[in-house]
Amino acid sequence: MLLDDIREILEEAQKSIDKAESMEKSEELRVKYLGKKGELTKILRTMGGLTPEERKKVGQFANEARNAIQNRITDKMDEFKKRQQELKFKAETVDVTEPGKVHVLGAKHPITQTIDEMTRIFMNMGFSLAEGPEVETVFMNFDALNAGPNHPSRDMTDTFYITDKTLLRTQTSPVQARTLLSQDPPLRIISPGRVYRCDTPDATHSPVFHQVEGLVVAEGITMADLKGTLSEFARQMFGPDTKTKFRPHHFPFTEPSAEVDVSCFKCGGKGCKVCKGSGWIEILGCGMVHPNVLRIGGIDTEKYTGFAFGIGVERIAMLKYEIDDIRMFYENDERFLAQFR
Ligand code: 2NL
Repeated sequence: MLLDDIREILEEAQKSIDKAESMEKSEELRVKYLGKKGELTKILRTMGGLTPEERKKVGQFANEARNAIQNRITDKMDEFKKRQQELKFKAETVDVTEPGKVHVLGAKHPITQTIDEMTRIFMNMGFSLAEGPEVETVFMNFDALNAGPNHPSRDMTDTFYITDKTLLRTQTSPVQARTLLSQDPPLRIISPGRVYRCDTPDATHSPVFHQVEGLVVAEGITMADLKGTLSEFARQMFGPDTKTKFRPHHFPFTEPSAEVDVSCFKCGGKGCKVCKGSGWIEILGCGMVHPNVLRIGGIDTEKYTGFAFGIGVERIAMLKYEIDDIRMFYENDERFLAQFR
């Protein structure tokens, strides 16, 4: 009987649809039962020998079966879609209670911090900032600073020459020599910057390091101005009780010249590791600007005098932060740099 065949197909279809475990499988079953070459279609093709009445009955039942199968499949498909949607939502869920990502803040390099601090102190005293090229002329770096043709600092083994007329500056003084040539007194400038010397790196030497130099030229400037300015700098840099000691020294660009020691900011002068037991720490070189330097700069030496000084930044930073190897500054070791936040 056709009706029984249809019923059988319907039951079989429902069972396999219920068991289907994917969209693909459900689609496969739809084709199998309802498609053009499907099982239900095949049966309906055999209705030729039936009476109109029987045909109506079989047709009606076949349609009901077709609808029932289609609905089952649609329900199943909806179920799959819903489950997929749920999985997608679950995967996309943002847990707003989760702690945020920690952004580690960087910090200024200790050398930059030290330069900034020194620059701030001098600018508060009325100094202006002067900057110049790191590739300099031999003239500005040596001749203009009274380092004559045979001065030992010119030696090939101490200086990075680029040509016989150009070099990497060995101090920031050439910046000041340029200022002397381009501006009229009164002058009060500092020139912080990077300088180069042909040294083999070790715990206290680096071929690249930093200096803050200063220059004051005006009418009536004396050694008292030099001592007052640098003592005040020392007090602001190392603490209000800091004492200073000016020891005679020699530089080609100043006369007289001196080196300045400060009482140890760690032990107050009793003697410790930082001051190597002496109670004093050397921090800079200075002097009254040599008349030859003023003359080359086009300054009237009858009318004007001046003082100048040079401070090694790495040395100050090493003392301040108790760093015993200059190379730490240039290795960019995160563990070292993170200590200066
Ligand atoms: C040191 C010594 C010094 C100067 C630098 C200077 C510049 C001009 C004229 C005269 Cl344009 N002098 N600079 C003077 C004395 C000492 O540096 O030991 N630096 C680390």
